[in-house]
Amino acid sequence: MPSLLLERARRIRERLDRLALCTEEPGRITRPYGSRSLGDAYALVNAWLAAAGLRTWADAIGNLRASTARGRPRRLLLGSHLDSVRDAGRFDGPLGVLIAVDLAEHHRASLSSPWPFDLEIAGFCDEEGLRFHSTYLGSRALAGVLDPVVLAETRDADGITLGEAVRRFVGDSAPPAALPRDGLLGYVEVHIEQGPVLEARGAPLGVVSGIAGQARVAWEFIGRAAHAGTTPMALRADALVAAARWTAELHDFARHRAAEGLVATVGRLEVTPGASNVVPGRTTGTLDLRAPLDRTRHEAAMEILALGEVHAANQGCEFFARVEQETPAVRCDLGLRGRLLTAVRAAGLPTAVELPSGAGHDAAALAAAGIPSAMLFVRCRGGVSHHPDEYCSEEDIAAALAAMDEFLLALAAESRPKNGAASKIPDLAGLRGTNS
Ligand code: HGY
Ligand code: MN
Ligand code: MN
Repeated sequence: MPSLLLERARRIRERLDRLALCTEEPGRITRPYGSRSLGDAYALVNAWLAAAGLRTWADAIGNLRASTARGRPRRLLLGSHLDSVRDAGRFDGPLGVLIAVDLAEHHRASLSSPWPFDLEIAGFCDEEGLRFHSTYLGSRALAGVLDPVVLAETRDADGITLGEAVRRFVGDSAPPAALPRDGLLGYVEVHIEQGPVLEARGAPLGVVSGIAGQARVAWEFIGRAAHAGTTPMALRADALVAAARWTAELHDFARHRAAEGLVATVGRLEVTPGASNVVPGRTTGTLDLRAPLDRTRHEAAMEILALGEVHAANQGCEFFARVEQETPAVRCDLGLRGRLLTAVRAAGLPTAVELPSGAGHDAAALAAAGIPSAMLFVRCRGGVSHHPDEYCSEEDIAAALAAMDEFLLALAAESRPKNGAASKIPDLAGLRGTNS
């Protein structure tokens, strides 16, 4: 691997380590929407982007935005998210943003020459939904498809509405988040794979074929709080027993449908009143459901929620569930996928593996909104993610840089005038696959 690429990768690693210190919980990485730590992360990335000559701003939903802003007729959007889950790894999200920053720095000279397109960079503000259990807040706003009702109706654990959180984070006079579609070539996101496939196949890079759809459900079991010492077992309406049995059964339900790629997770559970000598009167929590096909997810949701009713009835409880967020399964843009595969080859790297993504990404929200989107995956050790042990090597980061250099240069080369012909903006339409 050429030393300059490794040097660039090493700098990205240093910056990842600096971003990792932007956290609400010292000693681990937790960076929710609207937090001081997200603001600190923005300040770092903003400085690197401005030093690379880009215009930077925060948009009306709170994304960090940047552009070469030369007023060119075409624009290419790069980026990923800067928020995190709780006790996160340092690569999930920031790697894609910092690779975009590096490309803007590395191609600065070309980007200020008659380069065929402006580079737009987004550091999305809320892909994980840690604070509001929403997801793709920033990317949906950039795609112009965020329903304003969400701002008033979505509340965090302290009852603060999303709209109020946005006002506190970016004020109410920031430029609109929606990115104009005219001349938009598409969106490319570099991200760690968050799975074991690339490592198993011995490939540093993968090109994503499609992104699983996902549903985020809020649920509750309502039983009856009672004295732990005096309430006979047969007379209890124990909301935790109902939730626990349901959770175990939905886990087995999904395991039996692993062949369809179904995954179901109860990631959060709260018990009320939460005293050791009181029978739990109420449990609330979350259910995360995903599958490569929407039909699989819809059918599973029906069956799993029906199971909730059964376990509630068995314990003399009531069961309620609300789908808080749903994102369809999407295909990545064929044209951009083809270009990424070609770029990996042109960089002299091992052939990229084409694979689906079980993890959700901002690219899913943009693709679902009709913006041609593609993803380049970077191998991560053991497929570990959403965990402090998340890791990808500088060698593999350098491989991603090499591929993205080739990707950008190939797009630019197509526009250079050939023997006097007028400069032609590369027509990706011909390559435009569907996002179907
Ligand atoms: O949950 C996901 O798949 C992503 O990391 N937000
Ligand atoms: Mn994540
Ligand atoms: Mn991510």
